[in-house]
Amino acid sequence: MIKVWGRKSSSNVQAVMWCLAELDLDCSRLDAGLTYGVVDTPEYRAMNPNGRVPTLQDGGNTPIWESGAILRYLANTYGQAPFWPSDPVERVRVDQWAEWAKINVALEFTSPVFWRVVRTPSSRRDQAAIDAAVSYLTGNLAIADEQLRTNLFLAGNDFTLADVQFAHCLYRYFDINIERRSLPNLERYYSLVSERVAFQRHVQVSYEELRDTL
Ligand SMILES: N[C@@H](CCC(=O)N[C@@H](CS)C(=O)NCC(=O)O)C(=O)O
Repeated sequence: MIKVWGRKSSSNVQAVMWCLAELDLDCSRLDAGLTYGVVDTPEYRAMNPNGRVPTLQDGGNTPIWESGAILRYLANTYGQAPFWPSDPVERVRVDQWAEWAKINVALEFTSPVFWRVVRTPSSRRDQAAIDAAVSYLTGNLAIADEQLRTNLFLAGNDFTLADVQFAHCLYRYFDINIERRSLPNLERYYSLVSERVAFQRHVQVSYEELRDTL
């Protein structure tokens, strides 16, 4: 049995849960992080010294952390082409976009934009910083938009691990109260990904428990 520690409002937990569901893997998720606690206990720190979520344990294996590494573990262990090709040349075509999405979208969206817009109380909101962060993020999203002009999904015409690493941020990106530049291919892609039941179940979920928590 696969166990995942992490609250369902965590975007990194969402990516892992979405990936598990796409791979048709059963798991049990235990709430942890923020108001759910757990992450500061010695038992949790022994599994994950960062005190962050997610942590995943597959059967009796050593628990693992860092969502990007967890996604690759799941894909390596349980995935197949085209989701995660076995040929290294094919695989890196997917992996380069997964890595790109983590660094250029997930990290440039989560704390620079989402935390400032949703987690920071309005009395302390810094609109100039939000505008600058959205502008920088939009430059990166425009790269995805261009890639999606000729491809249905981020790494080509098939749904892959790169889409999990990329699109798990898009529900919040399109839902929060910010000015968005028109990126028609990205919008078409988001509609396509939104048809996936696993995405609806694990990513399109309320983030209200995070409001004004900073
Ligand atoms: N680089 C790590 C980041 C982990 C992380 O910062 N997780 C956040 C939630 S998205 C967290 O643990 N926040 C504190 C908490 O929930 O207690 C990963 O990708 O797994």
